Amino acid sequence: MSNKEILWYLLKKKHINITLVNTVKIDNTALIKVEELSKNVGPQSMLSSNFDRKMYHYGTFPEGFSWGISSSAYQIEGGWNADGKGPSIWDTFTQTTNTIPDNANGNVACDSYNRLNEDLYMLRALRVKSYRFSLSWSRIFPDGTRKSLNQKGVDYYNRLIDGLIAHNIEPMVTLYHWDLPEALQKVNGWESAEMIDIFNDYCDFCFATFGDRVKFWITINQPQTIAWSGYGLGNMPPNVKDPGYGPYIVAHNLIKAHAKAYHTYDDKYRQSQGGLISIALNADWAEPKDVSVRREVVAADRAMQFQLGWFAHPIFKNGDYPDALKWQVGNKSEIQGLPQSRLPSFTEEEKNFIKGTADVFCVNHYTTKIVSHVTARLSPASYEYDWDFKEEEENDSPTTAIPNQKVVAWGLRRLLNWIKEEYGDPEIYITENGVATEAQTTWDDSARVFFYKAYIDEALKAYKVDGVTVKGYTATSLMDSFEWLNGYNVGFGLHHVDFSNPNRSRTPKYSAHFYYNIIKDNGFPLPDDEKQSLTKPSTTKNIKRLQMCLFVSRDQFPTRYSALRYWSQPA
Ligand code: GBH
Repeated sequence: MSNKEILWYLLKKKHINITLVNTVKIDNTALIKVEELSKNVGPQSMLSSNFDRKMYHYGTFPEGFSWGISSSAYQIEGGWNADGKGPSIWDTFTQTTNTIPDNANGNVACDSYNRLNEDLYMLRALRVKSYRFSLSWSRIFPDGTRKSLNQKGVDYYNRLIDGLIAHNIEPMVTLYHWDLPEALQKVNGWESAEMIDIFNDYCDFCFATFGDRVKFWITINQPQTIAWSGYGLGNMPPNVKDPGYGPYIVAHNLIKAHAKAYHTYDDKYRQSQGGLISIALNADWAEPKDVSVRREVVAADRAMQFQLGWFAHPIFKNGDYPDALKWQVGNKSEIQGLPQSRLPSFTEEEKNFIKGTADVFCVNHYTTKIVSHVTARLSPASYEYDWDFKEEEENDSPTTAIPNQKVVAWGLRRLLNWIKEEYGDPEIYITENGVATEAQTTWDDSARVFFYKAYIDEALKAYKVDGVTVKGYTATSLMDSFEWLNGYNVGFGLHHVDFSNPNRSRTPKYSAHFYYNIIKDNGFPLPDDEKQSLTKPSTTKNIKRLQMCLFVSRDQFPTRYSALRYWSQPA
């Protein structure tokens, strides 16, 4: 069959999970079940010619689609010790390390703690339906616990939430986006199971305090990053370098902490408040280096399981880790002569407690990696050697200001399909998606316009052509901000922030105007001149080469919005 014929077959069958499995022999030692294999050799991989995946699809998202934009507390707020805020591990780290470019820190950042109105103005001008931001735990509880309550911190978030509601913007609140109260590091942070109850009490307070207005809660942002960068590699705070054990112990505690907070919401607040609660998981797409070689396909599936499945499998499937992790870490541990697996296990009771603890699927996505099998070293013990795969960059894609994050838009469509197949067609919210440009880029960020055009179109294809239940999309980020280990060297913002100006003046970039238009149109409706030439619109006719329609005219920008350029300039 040609790719075209396969496409038609799939469309007719409404994206059934047809597979190449019959042609693949599984030997006894293979760790992967036949069904698992089928997912990665799914329809999109069969359509992987360069031509097909660069097709452009016209169409719109469902009514009520949640168009949003994101930030996080440490990245934008500043006010690091204002009005009684306690320090977080990111304050401590950035003030003592010299590994971040220019020794940058979030002491002032975008000064959002003092510039709430400017932030609200940008959000209103963009006409987003939702704003994803995070709460600084140590602004609310300076020592991490309720007894240290800082009312001024609570007041700040009340003003923000009220400001959003007043303009019909739904607050999407992340309870924990990496900035652990420093005081809790003294009890060993997430290495300690004590954190489960401590986190739960913090969440409980937030549900009680803000839940009358907040209807979308995200417990933890990117637990995989916390576990691996924070406690494995140790390049992020709390800088624990324990690659063989740390990530697994920490992930175990994070999963239980998430589950406990979910149940607290479910038991105490859901009925009266009627919101939903989930967790934001990061997932790159892992494309097999060669789809006709079984072990590369298996390796790519393993890559998905080690990053995403590590958390999603327990929460969305059966309360337990994916087989790929249990086998890999178990076998490696055994060969390493350890008495038990470095991957902890859940009791039956814990599995039941964890299973099903998310109302929707929230995924943060940035890039795609090409994955192939390797047999990794046994020593030292490490999460990254447990994988037995290696990652390469995709050759045929534009680079970005962060060297290993290429623009591979078609990976998003495959990821969304994979999530649909793997986790039983959940409602999916893309809770982060964005691209870095050099920090000095002010308004002319064509690379970002290209990125959003291409990625959002892939989300559209997943929704329209493949039937994936995509409910929302969140662009990252509202404005240039402190980008963690990259400091202020790169910007993800749809607004430029002048960090040399004490007013931290914000200027919309080209991408802000572009995103405004996507939101206004609810996607990419077929242009009028195209409509005429179509008697019966069909899927194939809606598909165009991507390059054909990249640019929107700057003339289309609403004047009111452009006025924002002059907002908060120095007096
Ligand atoms: C996002 O993570 C963050 O959630 C968001 O706050 C931030 O604005 C955005 O990145 C852009 O910086 O070098 O091996 O330690 C995106 C996923 C996971 C990508 C951690 C970089 C570092 C891996 N990130 N990863 S390592």
